[in-house]
Amino acid sequence: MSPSRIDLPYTRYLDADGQPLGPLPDWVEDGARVVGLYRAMLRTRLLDQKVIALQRTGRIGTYASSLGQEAIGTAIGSLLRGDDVFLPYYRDSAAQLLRGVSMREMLLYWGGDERGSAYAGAVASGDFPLCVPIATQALHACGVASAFKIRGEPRVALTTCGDGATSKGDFLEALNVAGAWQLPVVFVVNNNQWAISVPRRIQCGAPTLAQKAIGAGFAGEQVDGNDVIAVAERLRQAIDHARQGKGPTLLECITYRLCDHTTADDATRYRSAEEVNQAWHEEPIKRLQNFLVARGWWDESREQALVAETQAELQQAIDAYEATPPQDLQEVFRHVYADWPAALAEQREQFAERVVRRTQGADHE
Ligand SMILES: Cc1ncc(C[n+]2csc(CCOP(=O)(O)OP(=O)(O)O)c2C)c(N)n1
Ligand SMILES: [Mg+2]
Repeated sequence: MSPSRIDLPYTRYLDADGQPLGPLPDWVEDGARVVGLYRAMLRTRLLDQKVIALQRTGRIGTYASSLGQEAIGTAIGSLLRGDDVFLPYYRDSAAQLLRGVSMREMLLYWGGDERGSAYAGAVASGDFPLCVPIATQALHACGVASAFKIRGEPRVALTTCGDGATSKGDFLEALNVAGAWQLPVVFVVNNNQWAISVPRRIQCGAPTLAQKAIGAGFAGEQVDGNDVIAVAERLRQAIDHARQGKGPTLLECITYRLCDHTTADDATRYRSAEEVNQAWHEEPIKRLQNFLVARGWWDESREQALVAETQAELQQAIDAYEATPPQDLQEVFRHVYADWPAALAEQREQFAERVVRRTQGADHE
């Protein structure tokens, strides 16, 4: 069989305008549940807009937006159980909000404060902090899933990454061990078509990223990552499968990064406005809004109420973030090593001395 001919499932329930393409999963009849998904996506987008504004006005550090990818994280956050473990990457605000990471914690994190990763919420505190080193979390997830398997616990580890991350050794090694040991882990790939300035088509020769799972001995499939119903339905099955001891799944969610890579990037330098404009027609929030309005489950007044309520919540989180006294600079080293390698320990001591001199105003370098 030619690799390009591996025939993998692709699931989509709503078209770009929110029209059902055929029968929908039964759970979609529960209007409150679907409205809950919509609310979570819109809250994420409002948070996102606010954090970018904070960055542009110098009140927060570099930020990775999830604009256009809200459906994926929302589906994840709505389906994982409290005792499952989520191992996120850096575009997972939607899932993290639903796991109970507070907006203030997120702001602290992007403001460069370690305490933003010390989640206070009962569920979130069992999750991992988000990973910026690409694909490393895929191996961590296999470690967590191994523990569940060894202890015989019906718990699932779910990890996310981007399309570019699937080219990394860490990712491929994680798939291998997940398949070899039949671990209760789900890999969710946010294929947003770009790895910073590198387009999907030159990242990897395989026609789909999902088929990487086939080489590791388990199922991979594609879904429309901008159709929250499709992501939730396929993810529900993947999570159940893992929980029942039937092994891992790779879900490739096809989406588009509507934003710059981060606030430190300018995507107009490497992709066309035409491509981005086209992608806006497929974005997840408007699509679900159209569906909900057609069903009579949503309207303009509910939309306005949700926006007002979220803006107030955001303002409170910003006030709390800005009122938080800065951390001691040496905190940056605190959770790095239990036993420090000698060369790094020396650097840490030098840094500590400089901090003390600087505080005393004696450092004029
Ligand atoms: C190990 C490692 N190498 C390189 C980087 C720099 N880097 C940050 S994001 C990124 C691209 C990731 O692209 P993708 O996996 O598609 O995720 P996306 O940002 O598009 O969601 C790179 C190379 C890094 N963070 N970690
Ligand atoms: Mg990408």
